[in-house]
Amino acid sequence: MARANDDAAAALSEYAELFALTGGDAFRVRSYQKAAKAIAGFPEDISVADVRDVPGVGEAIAKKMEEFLQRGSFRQLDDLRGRVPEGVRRLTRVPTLGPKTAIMLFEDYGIDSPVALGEAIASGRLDGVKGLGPKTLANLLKGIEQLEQSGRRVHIGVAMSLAEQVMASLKAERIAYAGSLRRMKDTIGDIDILAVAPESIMEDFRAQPYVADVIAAGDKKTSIRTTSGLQVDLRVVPAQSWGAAMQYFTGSKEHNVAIREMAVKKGWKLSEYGLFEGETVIASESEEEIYAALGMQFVPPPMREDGGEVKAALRHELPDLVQLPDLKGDLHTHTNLTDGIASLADMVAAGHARGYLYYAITDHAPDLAMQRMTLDKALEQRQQVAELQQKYPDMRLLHGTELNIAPDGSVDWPGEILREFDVCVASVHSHFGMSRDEMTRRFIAACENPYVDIIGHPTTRKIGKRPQVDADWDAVFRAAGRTGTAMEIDSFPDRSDLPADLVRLAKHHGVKFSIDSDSHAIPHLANQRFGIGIAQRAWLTTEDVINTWPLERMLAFLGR
Ligand code: DGT
Ligand code: CA
Ligand code: CA
Ligand code: ZN
Repeated sequence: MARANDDAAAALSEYAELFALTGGDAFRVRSYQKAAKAIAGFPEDISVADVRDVPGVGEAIAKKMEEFLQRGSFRQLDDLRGRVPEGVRRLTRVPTLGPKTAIMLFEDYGIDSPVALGEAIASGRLDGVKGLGPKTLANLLKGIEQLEQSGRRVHIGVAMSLAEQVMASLKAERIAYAGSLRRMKDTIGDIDILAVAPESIMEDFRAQPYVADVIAAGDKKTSIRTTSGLQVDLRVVPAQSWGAAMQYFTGSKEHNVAIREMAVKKGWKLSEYGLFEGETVIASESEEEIYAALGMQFVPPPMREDGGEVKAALRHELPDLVQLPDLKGDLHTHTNLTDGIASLADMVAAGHARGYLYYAITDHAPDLAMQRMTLDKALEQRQQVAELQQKYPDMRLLHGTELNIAPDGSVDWPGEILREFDVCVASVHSHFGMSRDEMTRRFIAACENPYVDIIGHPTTRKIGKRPQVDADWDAVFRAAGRTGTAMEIDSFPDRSDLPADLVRLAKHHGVKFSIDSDSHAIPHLANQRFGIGIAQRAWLTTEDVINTWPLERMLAFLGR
């Protein structure tokens, strides 16, 4: 459900950004950012609960948030919005472009948008400008390109919560989302919702508070743009065509083309209204009936990409896909000892409430200097974990760490310390721009470390913000397969990392996977459904996913 938390946190983040742009004190910037993160991750809705209960929210921030809850903004935010030109703010959306440079480009060169910046770089107008070497300019161009590509699509986390909000806001006999969202793609172009409902639903839809623009209004289909910029298509379909409509509008187009050909071969016709022989309906009410009539297994939506699933379904050879309830634990989570916002005890309790049989705490390691981690703190936490374990006889707590893979492939601690952890995740958190060869060697060295169990969020991408690092993934996955190092499927929706195409490649090299939430707050634990979506798009079964395995088998894989 849409909570006030997300909007309030976004406003506070914007305030932090504007505050930094106008030369505000770095310490306060960080405290705003931390509070915004805490609000977004707070389990209760702050329009109901007291925002002062959120960790890191003091009186001054609480006042701002209360004003925001009343009128959708606060005075200090309005002030800063007025002071920082829109052009400068547009520029800072370019990855790698900091606020100081943005202000310089705007004031000295009149550049007021990513497009204008791209043109200025291409025309050579910025050559020789102090602080903007050829490498920096090349990186900026890359950033602009990435911004344009990601411009219209959003990650699945944003789309899913909006779809759920829309469905909850409308009264219908039946309502569901289709399209790329149902196929669990990691980015979504627009949301497609189908409903069995009276035509008056269209009027209700257009009147919803999340509607910014009505793009097209009809009896059967209405398209709107929401205040967040994302488009939603609502279609009303006849109850008896529900299955055919879901099949058609779930797509993908390529999958549908392949299915329709099969129908044609039998002398039938398949449309969004049903499967027909002449005027006679063969199947239409459910997708299951349609696939069955075509002599196929039901194809789970994440597989519907014309990637071999049609042939496999005809032979009744579809794999038994891994499902959310198969997950027996989470092997990558944080607490407020580093950059999480919930305590160890609260995170573990929330993991237990999900029914897990094992749960790993993997706070950051010392080389990520910002987190101020030390060996002493890690050992003290290990003691706390051991004590907490007594409270949970039916869930095994694992004390782990998330290591940093240095440019040379080494990690934070030597073997004699690493081997005392129950599980070691190792991730790249810096030096993203290394060459393909160097990056490949870096990952292979990490896989070859006998204590590294899992490579965390391997490509390090952030959808819309940071591209994948460049590596020879065939070579990396070969090393992972050989050394028995699992690759992570990081379920955080803006990461979605590994992406499904690389998961498929890795599986081909015999790699096993760990589907992890990388939680920094309690609500993040539920992101596992997105990781499952990636795994399903890559055709994974429980054999491929180590954290679906019973405890003993999983521990044997970790080799502890
Ligand atoms: P997106 O929105 O870019 O993330 O991707 P989709 O797959 O949701 O694409 P969208 O919204 O254009 O259409 C939703 C589904 O409806 C699509 O997957 C298949 C079906 N569909 C839409 N238009 C056509 C069409 O012209 N031909 C066929 N065969 N199918 C279509
Ligand atoms: Ca769509
Ligand atoms: Ca659409
Ligand atoms: Zn990480």
